[in-house]
Formats: sequence, structure tokens, C-alpha cells
Amino acid sequence: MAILRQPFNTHLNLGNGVLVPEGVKVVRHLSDMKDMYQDQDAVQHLLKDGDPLIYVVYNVEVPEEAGELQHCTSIVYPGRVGNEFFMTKGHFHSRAGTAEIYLTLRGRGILLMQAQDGRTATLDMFPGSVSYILPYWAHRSINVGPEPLVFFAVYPGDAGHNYGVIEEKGFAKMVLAQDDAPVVVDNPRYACRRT
Ligand code: PAN
Ligand code: ZN
Repeated sequence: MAILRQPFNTHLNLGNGVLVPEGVKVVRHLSDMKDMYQDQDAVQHLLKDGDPLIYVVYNVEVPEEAGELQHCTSIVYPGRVGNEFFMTKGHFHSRAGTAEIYLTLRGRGILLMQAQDGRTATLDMFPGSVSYILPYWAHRSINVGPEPLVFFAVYPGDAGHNYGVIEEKGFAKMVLAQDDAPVVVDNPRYACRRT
């Protein structure tokens, strides 16, 4: 017999992004994504003094099925690896033709996106920004401010996450601090890795 489900609430703390119940919590430290940063000397230096926490995701538990809606909050902490701001790993969806919405609650960020043909786009993330990530576009969020970047995301139940392409090739662009302000520049390693 099918299990009878009931509609349910989750409580989202609008100040810090924490969900109650917290659901499935994903925690990413620098060591989980050290090859993704440009300045490997800075990576080694930071790892010597510990292993900084880069971001946390709280996922409401929902079946990974068509018709369902995954939803979660992400908290990307402020900081840099060399000149590169703390960021998420970034991914395509496994079912690539699925969109996503990010509602930013706190902080300042840049949402970096990349189509399968290599075209890139960025959107500013700020409290109240509702960013629409197109189907087939990879996406990464970068904290460019002094406080945690907190955003709520909703996406199709069966979208899944494909990290492999980004782990292998990276994004064509990266976000660096120049005089403390974020600038979007070409990623020199992206061209190398494509050849
Ligand atoms: C987000 C991301 C979250 C963490 O919920 O999964 O911000 O980023 P990574 O998954 O790239 O580590 C989302 O886009 N879900 O599809
Ligand atoms: Zn996604």
C-alpha cells in the first residue's frame, strides 16, 4: 500500500538561512574543493592553518522524482583563497534541461552561469533578488561581500547534480577581488584544460 503523505511546513530562518528541521545537511570545506581554486599556493597556506568552512546546504528531504520540488538553503561564508572569493563547487543538473530559482536572503554574491557551448552569464545576488537559472546552464554562487551569502533554492525533484564537467574543466570565468571589489575575469586554466 502506498504511504499516505501529508503536506508539510519547514521553518526557514530568514536571518541566517537555517531550516528547521535542518534536513540533509551538506558541509563543504576547502579540502573538498581545493583544485577548483586558481591560487594553489594560497590553498596550501590556508590548509596548513586548518581547513576553512566554505559553505553549508540544508536540504528539505523530498523524493527525487518528477513532479516533486527540491528546496534548500545555501550559506556561503565570506572569505578568499588568494584573490578568489569563496564559492560553491558548481554543477550542471544531471537531467540537464531543468531550471532553478535562487532567492537571496542575505549578503552579496555573484551567480556565475555557463551554457553547454561555453557562453557565460552573471547575475548579482542581493537580498530580494530572484535569479532564474535556465535549463542546461551550469551554476556556481560566489560570496563577494563581508557577511554570509544566504539563498533559498527551488528546482525539479528529479534534476540531480552533475559535478564532473565542472570538476574537470572549471568555469570559463572566475571572480577575483581587485581593491576589495569583485571583478569577473577569464579563467586562464579553462582554456588550458580544453586543449
Ligand atoms: C543549489 C546548490 C548549492 C551548493 O542548491 O546545490 O548551492 O552548490 P553545489 O551543489 O554546486 O555544491 C543548487 O543549485 N541545487 O541544484
Ligand atoms: Zn542546481
